[in-house]
Amino acid sequence: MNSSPLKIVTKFIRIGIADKNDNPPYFDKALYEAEVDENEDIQHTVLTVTAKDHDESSRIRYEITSGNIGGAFAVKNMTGAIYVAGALDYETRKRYELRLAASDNLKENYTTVVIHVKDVNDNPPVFERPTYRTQITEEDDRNLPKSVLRASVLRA
Ligand SMILES: [Ca+2]
Ligand SMILES: [Ca+2]
Ligand SMILES: [Ca+2]
Repeated sequence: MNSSPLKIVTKFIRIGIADKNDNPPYFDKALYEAEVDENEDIQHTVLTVTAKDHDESSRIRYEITSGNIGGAFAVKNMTGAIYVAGALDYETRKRYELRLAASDNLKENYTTVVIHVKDVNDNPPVFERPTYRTQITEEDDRNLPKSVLRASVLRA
């Protein structure tokens, strides 16, 4: 008989603590930064940003709410892993500033994720000197100061 009321009390307290979801999720930092090569494959994970929550029972879901121009990135809702979801091009856009939301179904919090796109040598040279031009330039190297001087004198 003595142990019965104690058990009931213990149970009640445990349930009470576990069921409460009264704290919002939060990020450790207001800004996260990462780099990604412009030619990186689709699905490649750039970085994983996780939020914390004081409530053990809170299941956090992640979402990119703004700054995701052209759908270049996506986030795995359950893990916070941000991955490449579209074509990147350093020559078009070098920097993305994503707003990442973490929600525990009741409350939300936000952080900023800046992703720098790194240049990769993915473009052919726009102008390639024909061989004969290169040869002339090399030969002219020794005479070049003289030629320039002559031209200036003539003009003056
Ligand atoms: Ca919570
Ligand atoms: Ca490019
Ligand atoms: Ca490039």
